Amino acid sequence: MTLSTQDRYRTRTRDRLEPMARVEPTVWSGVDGPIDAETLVAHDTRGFSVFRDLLGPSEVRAFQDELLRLSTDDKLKADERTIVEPKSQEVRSIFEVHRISDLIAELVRDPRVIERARQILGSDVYVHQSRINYMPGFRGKGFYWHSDFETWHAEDGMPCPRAVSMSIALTDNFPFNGGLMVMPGSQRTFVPCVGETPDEHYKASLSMQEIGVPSEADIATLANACGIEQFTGPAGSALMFDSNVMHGSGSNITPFPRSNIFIVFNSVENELVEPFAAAKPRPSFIAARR
Ligand code: 6CS
Ligand code: FE
Repeated sequence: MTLSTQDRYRTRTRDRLEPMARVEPTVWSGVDGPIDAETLVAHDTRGFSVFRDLLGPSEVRAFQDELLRLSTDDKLKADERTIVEPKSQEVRSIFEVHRISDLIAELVRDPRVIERARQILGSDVYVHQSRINYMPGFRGKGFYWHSDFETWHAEDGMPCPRAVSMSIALTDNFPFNGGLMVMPGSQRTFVPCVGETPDEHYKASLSMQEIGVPSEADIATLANACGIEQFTGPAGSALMFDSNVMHGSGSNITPFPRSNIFIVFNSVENELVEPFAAAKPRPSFIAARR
C-alpha cells in the first residue's frame, strides 16, 4: 500500500474527511484532436461531453450482434471477467472486452475514440479498463452514486484523475431505462469515502458497491451545487466523462435493455502504482498494468 504522505487524495479512512478541491485540470493541453474548441471548454467545466451518432447504424448493429454473441457464450459466462446479476444470474458486465473481442479491439484504436481521449488527457493513452454493461430489461440493477477515480485511486493505485471514460450506447438510452446520471462540474471536487477496503472487494463491488460510496450528506451537497443531468440518446451515441465525475444509474424495470461499451483511457503519465487504500491491487482484467 502506498504511504499516505504521498497521497493527495486520501480516502477509505475510518473517520470522515472533508471533500477537497481537485488539483489537476479536467482538460489537459498539448494534444490536438477532433473535439472542437467550444466542446472542449464545456467539457472542462462540466466534466463530460455527449457525442451523438459516434457510431453509424450499421456499426451499432454489428456491435449489438457482438454483444449478443459474447453474452451467450457459455465458456465466457464462466470466466472470472464476467459479472452476473446477483439474482437473475444474467450477464451484467464483461471486463477486458477489448482483449476478448476483435471488433472491440478495433474500436478502442478507432481515431473517433482514442484521439478524443488523447486530446482531453493531453498525452498518449492506454486502456485502463474496458467492459460491456448489459443492464438487461426488467431486472437490470443500477450503480449507486460514486466517483470512478475514487475506486481506481484506492484499489488500483491510479495517482491522479488524468483518465477519461467513454460510454458508447448500443441500445437507446431513455430517461427511464437506467440511463447514466451525472453531476456537471462534480469532477472538480474529490469526495473521500469512509470505510476500509475489504480484501478482494471487487468481487462484491462490481455487483453492488458499498465501500467507496460517498455519504448521503456529501452526495446531497454536490447535487445541490452541481445539479444532475442524465445521458440519453439513440444507440450509437457516446458519453465521454472525467474519471472523477460523480455518477450513478437507476435500475431498469422497463422491457428496454440499456447496453453500452465502456472504455477507460488513462494517461501514460499517470500509470498505476501501488493501491493507495487497499492491501493488494485488483486483477489486471479490471485495471491494466503496463
Ligand atoms: O470499479 C470499477 O472499476 C468500476 N465500477 C464502477 C461502478 N464504475 C467504474 C468501473 O467500471
Ligand atoms: Fe462508474
